[in-house]
Amino acid sequence: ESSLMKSKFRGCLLGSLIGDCLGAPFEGDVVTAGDKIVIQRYFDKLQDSTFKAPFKQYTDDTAMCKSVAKFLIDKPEPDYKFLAKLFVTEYFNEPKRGYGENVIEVFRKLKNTKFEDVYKPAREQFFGSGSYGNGGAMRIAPVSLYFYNQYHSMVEVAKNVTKITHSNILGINGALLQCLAVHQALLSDPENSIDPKKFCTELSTKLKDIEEVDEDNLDNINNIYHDKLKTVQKLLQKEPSDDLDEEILENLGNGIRAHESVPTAIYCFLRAQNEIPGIETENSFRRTIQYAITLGGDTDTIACMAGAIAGAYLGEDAINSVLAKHCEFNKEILEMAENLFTARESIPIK
Ligand code: F2R
Ligand code: MG
Ligand code: MG
Ligand code: MG
Repeated sequence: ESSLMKSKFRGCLLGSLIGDCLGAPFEGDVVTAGDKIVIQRYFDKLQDSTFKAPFKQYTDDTAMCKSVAKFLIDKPEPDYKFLAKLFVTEYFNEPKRGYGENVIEVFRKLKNTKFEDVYKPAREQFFGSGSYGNGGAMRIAPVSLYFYNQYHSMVEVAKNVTKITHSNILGINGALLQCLAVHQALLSDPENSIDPKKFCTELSTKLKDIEEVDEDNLDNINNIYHDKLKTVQKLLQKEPSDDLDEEILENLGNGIRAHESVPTAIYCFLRAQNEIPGIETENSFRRTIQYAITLGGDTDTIACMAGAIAGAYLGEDAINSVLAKHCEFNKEILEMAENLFTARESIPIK
């Protein structure tokens, strides 16, 4: 049991890294039918052991995920000031990792105020409404892993980790939904197939219990994720086609906003449990990220989130090691997964 769990930890963080690295060259693209063939060849090439190429570079998604993992590994009690410092140090060391346009203002303010109130700069974003970017969700996977058998701590820590940069209700609830999806995949037996309807309804039920709620509920904001999870189920019942891809983009989205990418990542994971026309592979991990990238838009982040879910479900053995070796930081991320697994043995029991 524990060796399977360790493999799932490794698979989850490696899956997240691969999605980010392989998705990054396509970020912002509008993908056409012809591009799907290009993406198929891109993956075929990367899986060919004779193919030599420079590393595919990771972006902000992985840069921030590294900090979250380190915060959990190094501190037995959550220290959010420590995490804020890690985010800021990482950013100023390597600012050109493709960070969100506005989140860098948070980093500057945190630094200039000497981390006095680690949540204040995020609350001030977008004239006080906070960010609903997917930056909270893209880096949450280590929290799902570390607290996999301490549900309440997982939820509390996921909220606080997110609020350092994202205080908008949609940004927070999006991170919570991704956290729950990784957690649910982690606890699912890879020998058994996933029931997509059950996967979605369980997510919705759990989210309802822990989400932040807006008193005014303007634009039905409190229902957005629940409605999207219903849409995911509805779309999964349809036969895959180019028309269906259009419907996915219209109804789920492929954007930088949390509510236009987290449900989409969950959809990609669930859709890839079965064959998809135009995606030639037997491997459902590869199918998940390849499919996510063919949807275009925020490809690094949607593939990163879908890859974390798929890797948590399947474990490391399901991930093609030739594909993984093309990603910068592939050895180090596995070490982090290992350290995360070991560190959790010393969590104080609450
Ligand atoms: N930033 C990118 N990709 C675009 C450019 C890449 C690079 N610069 C290049 O040239 O190649 N990718 C990365 O950003 C996403 C995560 O963003 P995060 O951390 O959530 O940042 P931010 O700045 O807080 O939010 C992102 C954008 O969302 C819109 N937005 C958010 N909240 C809003 C609000 N309350 N009102 C209005 N707009 C809001 C803004 O446009 C923000 O800039 C990932 O895709 C990562 O890969
Ligand atoms: Mg990125
Ligand atoms: Mg932000
Ligand atoms: Mg992105």
